[in-house]
Amino acid sequence: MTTFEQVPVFQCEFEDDRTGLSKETIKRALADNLFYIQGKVPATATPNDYYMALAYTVRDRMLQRWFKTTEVYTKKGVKVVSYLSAEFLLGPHLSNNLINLGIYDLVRQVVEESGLDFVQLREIEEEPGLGNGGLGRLAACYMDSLSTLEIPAIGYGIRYEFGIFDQEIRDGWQVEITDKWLHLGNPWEIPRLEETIEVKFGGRTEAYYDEKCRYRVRWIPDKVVKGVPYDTPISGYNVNTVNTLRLWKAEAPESFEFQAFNVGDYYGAVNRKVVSENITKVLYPNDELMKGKELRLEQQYFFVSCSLQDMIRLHLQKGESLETFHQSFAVQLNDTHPSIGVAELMRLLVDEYEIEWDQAWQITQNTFGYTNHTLLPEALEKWTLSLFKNLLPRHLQIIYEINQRFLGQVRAKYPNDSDRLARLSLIDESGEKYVRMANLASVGSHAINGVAALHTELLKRDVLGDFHELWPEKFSNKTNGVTPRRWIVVSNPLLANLITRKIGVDWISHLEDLKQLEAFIEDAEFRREWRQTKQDIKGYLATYIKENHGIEVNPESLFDVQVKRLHEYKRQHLNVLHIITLYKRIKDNPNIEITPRTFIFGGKAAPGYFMAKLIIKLINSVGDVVNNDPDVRDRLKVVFLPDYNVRFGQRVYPAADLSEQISTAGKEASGTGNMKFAMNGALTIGTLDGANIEIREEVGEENFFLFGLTTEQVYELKSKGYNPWDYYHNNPQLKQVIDLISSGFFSHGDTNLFRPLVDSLLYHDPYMLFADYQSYIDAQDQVNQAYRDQEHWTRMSILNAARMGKFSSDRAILEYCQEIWNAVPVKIELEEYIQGRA
Ligand code: 73E
Repeated sequence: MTTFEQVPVFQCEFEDDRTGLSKETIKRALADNLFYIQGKVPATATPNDYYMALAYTVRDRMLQRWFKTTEVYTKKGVKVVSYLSAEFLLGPHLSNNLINLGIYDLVRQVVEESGLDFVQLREIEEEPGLGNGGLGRLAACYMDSLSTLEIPAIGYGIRYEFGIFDQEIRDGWQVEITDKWLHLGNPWEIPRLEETIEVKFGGRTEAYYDEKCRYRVRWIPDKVVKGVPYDTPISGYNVNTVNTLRLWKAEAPESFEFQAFNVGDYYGAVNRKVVSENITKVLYPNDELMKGKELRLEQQYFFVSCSLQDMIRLHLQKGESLETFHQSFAVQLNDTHPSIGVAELMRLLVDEYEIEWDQAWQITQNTFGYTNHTLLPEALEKWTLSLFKNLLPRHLQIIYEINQRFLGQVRAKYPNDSDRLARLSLIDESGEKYVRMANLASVGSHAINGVAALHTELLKRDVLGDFHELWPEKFSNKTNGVTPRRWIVVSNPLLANLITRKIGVDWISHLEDLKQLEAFIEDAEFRREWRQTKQDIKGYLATYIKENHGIEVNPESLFDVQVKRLHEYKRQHLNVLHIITLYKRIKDNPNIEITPRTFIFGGKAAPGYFMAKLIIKLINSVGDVVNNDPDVRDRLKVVFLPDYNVRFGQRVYPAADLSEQISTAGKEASGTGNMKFAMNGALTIGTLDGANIEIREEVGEENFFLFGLTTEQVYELKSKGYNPWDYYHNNPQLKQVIDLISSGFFSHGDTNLFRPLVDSLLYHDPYMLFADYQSYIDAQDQVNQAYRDQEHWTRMSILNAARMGKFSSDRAILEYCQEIWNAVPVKIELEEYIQGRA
């Protein structure tokens, strides 16, 4: 029995009737949780009450492991990976935890034997949409792999009250709805009120001499905010490790506001409370201009300060001195969003713990690693000096000091090179002055990595070229990966079962084992089963689309899918140009033989990104025409599925035949959807961009539909002077397609509606759709041909899945552990009485 020795007055034992795995115990736990936690009896219980009871039943079964994991980490003094991310896009917890605990079938059976509808309950869960897209989802996949690999780890982030907005489509346009994901409660989190931390903002600094006559600075803030941690257990697959995801919620401290009450400023105090609590209200949608988002810097500093203070507390609790902090924690910065951590750790060490600057700097550099996720200049974070000075006056001083010392080194190495100095400086002084967060992260970290081979090369050459010249040894590539637990086992049980029947279950935590499937490639029966599996899943998706969106799609048609955030560089509109090209062919010759296709789109546009929203409108408008034209005879269907999220991803990746990865070369840092599709047996049509390049290398060029300019060709064409107009004039097919849009054919005769989009293409085309158009159409024609030979297509599909081992997040995490974090697995052993896995 677990005994809480550290609480001598309260000697208690937790009996196994709360965590047992016999059917009777689980049934009993469901009933107990319904009654004692939800306070409901069957006569009054809603489906949500049953869902909550079920969720608590599952959470209870993680608690012993969770508790034990935390205890081992504290007692053993192991090195802990601390993943700092402004986003964790977790997706639904229930199924994932059931799979990881090995009790999915058992619990499902019990729920059904109790007369409840398991699938209905599963679908009730509100997914925590605490991220925008790939970057946030990557953090979630990495948390899963860290636990599965038994690496001591903690994720730190923000508990946004409202996550990424819900998307509705009205009259073809995107409408944003607040995501009230917490409205019915969140059974997966536990608030740890007693571990609340204070964070300071604003005010001024003051120099003084301490008792030893040393020059010091103190920060007198004008606001203090409380950070309350909410912990969520992150289970590993088939292991006892349950790591913690700790998300911070901002609250106003009572004591701080109390003074205001006393002087009679009641409303002023309430107002300040509201302002403080606003910090964690809402997730910022990306792709908006970075300018002037004071609240975003507040969010970043808030969660980073809470997290670093929390780590220092844990470190000191072990009885260690701060000189060894970097031996306790390897802190990874998920992009520049948490990069203020560099200045904050310096402030904590120097101002609060009185460590000498040079030593503090050593500790800081040894602590941090920085992952860059984008080369797009508009996404590189920078903050005006005035904003910085108002919000974080002490940090600005520290940044100046770091910069001065750093530029001193640069000057010594490259004398008389003021251009280089200006580029490397933490402060951009070319116009209005800014703090450059990528530079701060690069200077303050011992390791810098990109997220795919090409991306890392471009990073080294362009965006961080000067840093690479200075410190080549800091740079490495860590190609992204995704977790096969969520992205195959949870999302595609039919395929997972087929694979397991052939090669056993080890592939789930050793994805390289999928290679063994290649041995069955000549087995016609296996190919038939593979094909049938895909067909069945496509059938489910077709039913779902019919039931939820009223659109009839043919499950025998080729499912051509592009799901990702809407952005011009991702080129959803290039996909549309292909659809219109096919439509035009049919209109010109209604009896033409074409491979029936269903085009499926999903994705959100940043609320302030007009062009992305116009692309959504275009997709829907083209869909309206194509889907209702009798000449098409249902051979083409275009569906835009609203509110694309993790849950819908789980439905759509397994059902895809063709994965659209068509960004302009050099623009998509990695992509991770590309991996999820291929693992589930979709073939890719793609450019040589991001991780597509490595996927193609792995699966073989004969099993990949390549098109488009290379990054080098893109640069070359740009520097020669790219003129989209020439392509338009010289390609009659392209001209017809563009003219059809301009003519108002898809907009009820309105020739203005899509003009901004068409004009942007004709006169600028920054993402070179016109340059890649013909090559894309040719590749799509090859897809059509290939799909007609179902035997051959199936072989390619099997080979794609079989060769995706590299893209498991387990491989990526192992590389981070060995090459950046210096972290090793720690086995979590459970007392024998705790029931094993089902
Ligand atoms: O290519 C993806 C990459 O796969 C990249 O665009 C994305 O990160 C993924 C994971 O590595 C990404 N997101 C952001 N930057 N890069 C971003 C920027 C600002 C706010 C939120 C997210």
